Amino acid sequence: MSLPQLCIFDLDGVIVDTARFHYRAWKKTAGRFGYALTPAQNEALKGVSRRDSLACILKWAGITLQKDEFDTYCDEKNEMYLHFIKDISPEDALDGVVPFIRQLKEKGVKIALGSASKNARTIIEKLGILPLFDYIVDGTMTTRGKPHPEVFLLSSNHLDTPPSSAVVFEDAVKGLQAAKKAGMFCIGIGKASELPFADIVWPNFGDKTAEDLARCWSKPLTV
Ligand code: B16
Ligand code: MG
Repeated sequence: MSLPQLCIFDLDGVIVDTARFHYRAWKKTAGRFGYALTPAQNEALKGVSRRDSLACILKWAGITLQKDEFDTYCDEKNEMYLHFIKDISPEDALDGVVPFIRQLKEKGVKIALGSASKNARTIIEKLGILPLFDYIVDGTMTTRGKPHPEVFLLSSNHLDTPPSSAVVFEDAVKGLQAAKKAGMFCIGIGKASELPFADIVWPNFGDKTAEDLARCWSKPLTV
């Protein structure tokens, strides 16, 4: 069986469904300056850093803020988000993803996290899966957000693995673009019609196995 040397997992939308909490917090934040954020707009914010997300919302709303106000809105949004995620527990991991990661790890594949979230490590700890990761890259470590490839290249560099031997699992268009720019094979998690740039798309992890990955990884396809 030919498996990649490294698998990099996005967090929000791949390991756990925290997008709904980001949405609730951004919706409340935008409401404070009289703007109604839509679910479609939230979709476009997936994988986008906190500050870039607020910059997008302000652009949509046609509002300019002073730097201190901008920082305050970011901090308030994060406080709400932290409140919403406070009860996350191992049962909140998305269906099939943890058994899938365990299988890969048992077969010697290195496991990394590639998330834009500054709260990623906290969430991984709450899910009880920190020991599964050989390296964690989160929003505190990157200078350029997705679609820049930095978030994924940091892992392949740190774990001394060429990008061509790495596979990225991503649910966001910007994350898939980042993976392709990094020169990595990428598997979109979600609906194929919404995930351009993915080499292949899985609707979810369900009962996916290391063998399933070996099959599609050795036979790259563009969807
Ligand atoms: P934070 P991912 C991303 O996580 C989310 O998709 C995005 O909605 C969020 O704005 C970003 O993290 C930053 O999160 O405010 O917690 O630092 O999908 O890259 O795991
Ligand atoms: Mg995501």
